[in-house]
This record gives sequence, structure tokens and C-alpha cells, in this order.
Amino acid sequence: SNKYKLKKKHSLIKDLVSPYLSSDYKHLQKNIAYHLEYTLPQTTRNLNLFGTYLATSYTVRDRLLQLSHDTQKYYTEKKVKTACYISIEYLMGRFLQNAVLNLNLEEEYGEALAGLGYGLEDIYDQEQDPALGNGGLGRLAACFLDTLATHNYPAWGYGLRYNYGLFKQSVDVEGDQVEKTDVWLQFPYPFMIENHFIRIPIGFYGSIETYVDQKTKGTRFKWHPSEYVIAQANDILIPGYGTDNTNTLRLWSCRPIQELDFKKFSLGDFKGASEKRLNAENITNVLYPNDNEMAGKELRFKQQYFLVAATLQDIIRRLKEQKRTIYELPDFAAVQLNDTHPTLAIPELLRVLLDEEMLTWDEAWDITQRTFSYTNHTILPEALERWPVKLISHLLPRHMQLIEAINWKFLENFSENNKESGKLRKKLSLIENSRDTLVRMAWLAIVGSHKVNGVSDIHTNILKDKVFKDFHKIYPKKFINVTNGVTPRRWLHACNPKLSELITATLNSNEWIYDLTHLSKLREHADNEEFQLKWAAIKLFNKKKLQKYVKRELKIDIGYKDVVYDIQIKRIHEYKRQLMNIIGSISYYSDLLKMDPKKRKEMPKRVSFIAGKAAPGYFVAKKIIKLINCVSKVINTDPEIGDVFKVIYLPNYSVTLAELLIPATDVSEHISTPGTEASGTSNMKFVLNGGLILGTLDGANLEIMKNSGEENVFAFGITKEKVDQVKQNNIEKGAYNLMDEKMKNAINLIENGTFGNIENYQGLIEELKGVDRYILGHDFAPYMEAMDRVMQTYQKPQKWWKMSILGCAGSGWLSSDRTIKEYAENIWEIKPCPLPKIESEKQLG
Ligand code: T68
Repeated sequence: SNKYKLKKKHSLIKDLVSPYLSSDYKHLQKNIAYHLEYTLPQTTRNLNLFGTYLATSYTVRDRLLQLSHDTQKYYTEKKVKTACYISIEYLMGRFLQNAVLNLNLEEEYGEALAGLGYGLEDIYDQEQDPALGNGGLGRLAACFLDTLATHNYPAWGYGLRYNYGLFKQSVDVEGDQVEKTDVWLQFPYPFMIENHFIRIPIGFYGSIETYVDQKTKGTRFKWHPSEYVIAQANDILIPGYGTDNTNTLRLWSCRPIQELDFKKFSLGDFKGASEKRLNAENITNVLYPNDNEMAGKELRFKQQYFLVAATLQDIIRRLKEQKRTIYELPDFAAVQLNDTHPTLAIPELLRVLLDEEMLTWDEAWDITQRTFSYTNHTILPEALERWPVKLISHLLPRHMQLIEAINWKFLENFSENNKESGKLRKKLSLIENSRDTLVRMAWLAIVGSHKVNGVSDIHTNILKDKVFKDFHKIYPKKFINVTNGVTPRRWLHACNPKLSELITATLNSNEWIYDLTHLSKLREHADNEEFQLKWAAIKLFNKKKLQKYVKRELKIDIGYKDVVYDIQIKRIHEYKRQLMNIIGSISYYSDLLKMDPKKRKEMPKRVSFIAGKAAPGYFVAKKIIKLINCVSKVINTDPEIGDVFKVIYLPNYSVTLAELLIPATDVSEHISTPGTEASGTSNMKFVLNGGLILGTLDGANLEIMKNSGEENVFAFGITKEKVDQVKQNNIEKGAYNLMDEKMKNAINLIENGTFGNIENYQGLIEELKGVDRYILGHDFAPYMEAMDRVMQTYQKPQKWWKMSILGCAGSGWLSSDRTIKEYAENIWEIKPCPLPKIESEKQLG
């Protein structure tokens, strides 16, 4: 039979390729040479670092392809339930090192490349970061993918392949942020594989046809889009650490239905001939560069629909390929909505089930709710998505109709009879009647999902008690907490190899790499002087690496021995309070200047690093960057200060830069106004690498304090419950009147022009003196006091390193492995499905 022949062909091909993929170093070398010779266009020119990086990457990709084929085949045989993570952003970071480590081929590749005259590190360094995300939300998705593969969960990631990632940032002579397009695809990216077999048509605009279903005599609807584009699949294969399971991240790029309009072309209208192509390509052209803010642009809305429509068709196609019925969808796939950006998946699935599969409303709604779940990442009102009804009706008329139907059926449960329930209906309505009529996407996501989760304890409580209070009353069981986590593979094992080695040697096992709870055994070494010295020596080594980078890139000389490296790295946002940090530096600078020179020289030394991008349209954030740079210039060139204190702004923050900074950090700042940072995830990465936290009672800081011990965190400031009162006082009495004297003095220095023209900072200062929404004035004194504690503690090495070790020892629960286990068990109901070991020669080292 045909089936038999196909099976035979499969095994024939496998037999033919498997010797090719053997992984001793000689073989790898042959494979690299093969790709240099036959895959790249010109061997003579490719015999350089970059060409060798490409060829090496192709050999890794070959191996991943085979593992991925085996994985998909095995999952299909086992009829497993799959998690599908839909996210409009993935902040993956570099791929090559991660893949080589996860495949456990570092030694072999090192040897193979050495034989060709190259160092593995230099080859790794050739790769560009694919910057298809903004910040925490996108990076979380990337950590989840690593964990899902490592722990053998059947899972898919779905996202968009933007032509241009997040902009590249530099700083001009005036200290302003300059944005440049990130053309990451100008060179081949070997780890992304265009899948020519998966091309899916996506409709927009058009009209709705109404007709009577002859069988049921009920009314049915059909959407006739007036425009189509194609969703083209681009696959990135995600290897797990120490396992053969290799999952897929499928990124859609938008193509036109027709590449060129020949009619227009032959009439000489060359521009018109390509118009449709350009319009289509536009959809996946750029990543919107906002973090924690809604960009209310039509093109963004199109991106969102394009992503979910392609993804759902892909999932349903795979379901049907397995000869399963549409009723089985919730047992086939658990679809997670990463924030509200993919919420249109809810009306889209409903449309497919009603208009194409011809299910009844009740059947379709039941399947929809059982399929989806939704993660909220922010409570900032400016970030909660609301889209105009007018815009939705125009672009997706049938979806708007369905959203109205969902709303109507949902509100039916709440009578209109009295004033109270009338008020409640208004609050619960998916459609808001303000100046514009708007759809509240979070409301839609809550109603259409079976589970809604926040990303830290405090954040989930705020969702339940405040932001989604009325929904929580109606569906108390729907809301759960799943605290974020980070992958220990990238964020310790790969980025801090020396610490990784020390931990493995101390615990006598490398099991911690995939079961991080083993770190707790480091506790017994926390007081051990010899161990402390080793631990401290590694920090010093990592600091030296950073010091060299600063010298090379910024031409600034900083010390690293007996100098505290204090770091705040994250997107620039008012709520994250980088402004408080830099005003703190101004204040400290002014204190230093007032000191007796002899005493000043003896002060403990500190370098304060700040890095992070501002959204190009976020005027205030850009002014904060300018202030940081201008302050840095004054302090760093002041001969009175010398090496006692330096302020360094590092441009173009990225995953790769974070991998250099985090292992080199003594203390990191997570100083958001209580109640504003949903979780934060870099705080977790620092603790994992023996960095201490200087932080507010916000987000995951609180849980870190609980698990690593309060005494091992430099915490300061008020609880979130007290914030409203402080804000109220600011409004009533004027923030300036309540402001700390030292902060007033620092602001005075800005105003008298010490850091350049005051006009630049007028807006920043007016806000601080007026309402001060993020209560910097109130928190300034405790912040400075906490920094002082940091500096004092650093003078007592035994105490410091003990804190550092205990922090790390208590960070087992910070692994995204723990997070994903909770998603798998409490939301998705999926189980690990490891490939049998026989299928590969690879063993864990
Ligand atoms: C972050 N959110 C949270 N948003 O700020 C952070 N927003 O506390 C949390 O740890 C992290 O998510 C993971 O849960 C974001 O990063 C965005 O990037 C974003 C992007 C587009 C629109 C709105």
C-alpha cells in the first residue's frame, strides 16, 4: 500500500542521513566544510569568522531538524495534548550558543572549530540578537519555550516574524537617544527556516452574508473578506537541554496573494504593480516599540488578527490531519494568550466553529472557553487595550458582530431591573461607551477563557481586588496566580560558566541545571570562607569582563576591584523610576563634593550603571535618558570625584548585553512604585547570579524576600496599600512641599544648569514638584538610606558574600521550569512526553 511505501521511504532516508549527523568533532568539521563549500555562495569570501559562523549554524540546524522531525512524529503517534503559546513578541537572544549547549556538543564544536583556526566564543559573537520583543513579556515567552522543550512538554510557540526588530539605540553628543532600524534579516539567519508547505490565506474587510440553514432553519452567517494576504510560516526549532525533544516556534510573515499585478505592470504603472505586495508586507514589517503602553494604530490591530487567524488555522489543520473532530479541540490544544494582544483569537475561533464548522452557539462557546486561557502582565491603565468599535467593524465586520453577541449573552445574566445591577452591567460590559465606543480586550479575554492568571502574588491580588474585581466575584475560580520564572540554562549555565562550574563541583552534580531546587544545598556553604572566596573571585572575573567592555565601547576607565557594581537595566518608564536613581546619583555627587577631600578619597567606591531603551514616542522617558547622560558626563569628568563614583549609561540594551551585565552585578535596582511592576524577571536573574537586590515592596521582589530571606535583600519603602494615601497627600498639599530636603537640593542642581539647559528637564521637574504620580519625593530618603546600607555591607565581605550565596541558594523556585509546571498542571492539563533515548546518541554530560 501507499502507506507502507511511505514508511519504507522514511526509514530509508533516516538510514541515509544518520551517519551524516554523527557528532564526533571530525564529523562536525566535515559538516561545517560542506556548508562552507555548498550552502554559502562563495567559499573564498566565506572563509572568515562570519562565514564560519553561518556554516557552523547550518550544521546545528541540520541536527535540530532531525530531532524536530522525530519529535513531531512521536507526539503525533502518542496523540498528546499540546500547549500553544501565542505571543506577539519573543525576545529570544542569540541562538547558536544556546543550541550547542542544549545539544551538549560544546566540546565537540570547540574542537572542530579549533581545527579550522577559530575559537567557539568568537563564532558565537558573530550572531545578531533577533530582537522581536520589547522587554519582560517577550523575554518571558522565550524562557517558557526553553523550559517546555527541556521538560519534554509537547508545545508550540506562535508569533510574528517582523522584518525589523526593536530599533538599535545609540546616544548622540547631546545625550539624546537615537534610533536606527534593526535590519536583522539583511544577512541569512540560519535558525529560522521558511516552511514553504505552510502558507495560509488571511482575510480582511468585506461584508457579511446572512442565510437560512436548510437543515435547522436557523439563521447562519458567512463573512466574505474583500482582501486576502498570505501567512507564511517561518520555523525556529527549540532544543531542550539534555533531551532530544525539540519543539517549534512558528513565526508568521505576511506575503501578498499575488506578488505583482501584471496588468498594471504592462501599462507602465510600476509603482501600482507592487502596491499590493508592499501593503501586505507592511503587516509584519515592524515590531511596535512600546512596552506597557497601547499603540492604538490600525496596523497593529491588523498584526494582531493576522497572528491569531493564521495560528488557529494551523492548529485546526493539525487536528484534522490526525483525523480528529473539531469537538476534540480542547483536548488537542491548550491555547495561552500572552496578554490581550492575541485576544481576537476568541471571536476568530467562534467564527470558525459557527460559520465554517456549523456548530451551535452553545457548542462553539463551550469549546472556545475550554481552549483559551489568558495571562495579564500589567495593571497600568494606559496599557490595557481598548479598540474602537468603528475600527473593528471596518476591518473585521463578522468579528465585531460576534463580540457584540458574546457581550449580549454574557450580560443577560445580570438583570437591568434596578439601579445597582444597571451600574454593574455597565462595568462588566465588553463595550465601553466613553467618548469613543471601545471594546475592552481584557474583558473579552476573561469571558472567553477558562483561566486568567497574574504573574506574581501581589499582581494577582491586585487583579482580583481591583482591576478585575467584578469578574473575580462572578468567576472566583477562574483567577489564579502563576509567578514568573527564568530559564537557568541561559541565565546561569550559559551566561556565567564559571559560577555554573563552581555550583556543579560543589553539589557534585549538574542536576540543578534542570531542577533548580538543588541550589538549596548551597546554604550549607554560605559561611564557608574558602567557598566565599571562590564565589567572590568569580564575581570579580565577571566584573573585569564588563570593565573591559566599558573601556572598549565607551572609552571610559572604571575600576572593578573593591568597587560596587550597581545596576538598573530595564525599559525606561516613569513607573520603574530610573529618574529616582539618577536624582539619587546627583544627590550623592553633591554630598561627595561637600566632603573633605581626604575623607572623600576614602569613601567606598561605586559605579552606577543604567541601560534600557525608551519607546521612540515616549517623550518623558527620552528626557530621562538625556538627564542620565548629562549627569554622567559631569560626574565622570569631575577630577574631584575620580574613581570614587561613576555613572555609566550603556546604550543599546539587549539580551546579549544582559548576559554580560547580570553576572557582573553586585547590587541591582528594582525600585518601581509599589503596585506598578507586575512581576519583573531580571530581579530573578540577578539573584541567581549572586547579585543582591535593592528594591521596593513590589512585584516578584516580595517573593524573593520570602524565599531568599528578608535579611538578604535591601528592601525599602512603603507597601502598596499606602501608596494611594501618599498620592492623595501630594495632590492636596503639592508634592514639592512634602519633598525630602536632599531631593530638593538635587533638583535645584538640575535647575541651576549644572547638567545643561534646564529647558530640557522642565517637564520632568514640574511633574515631580506638582503631583509626583510615582511618589519619588516620598520614597527618596528611604531609597538613599538603603543604598547607604548597601555600601556599608559591602565593606564587610563575609556578610556580603553570605547574603549573595544565600540569595542564590533560595532561588530554586525562580526557575521557569517551576512556572511551566504550574501552567501545565493548573491551566493546560498537558503532560511531558519525552522521546525514547534510543533515538539518539546524545547523552547528558
Ligand atoms: C512585563 N510587561 C511587566 N510588556 O512589565 C513585567 N506591553 O513586570 C513582567 O515581569 C513581564 O511583563 C513578564 O510578565 C511587558 O514587558 C510589554 O512588553 C508590552 C508590549 C506591548 C504592549 C504592552
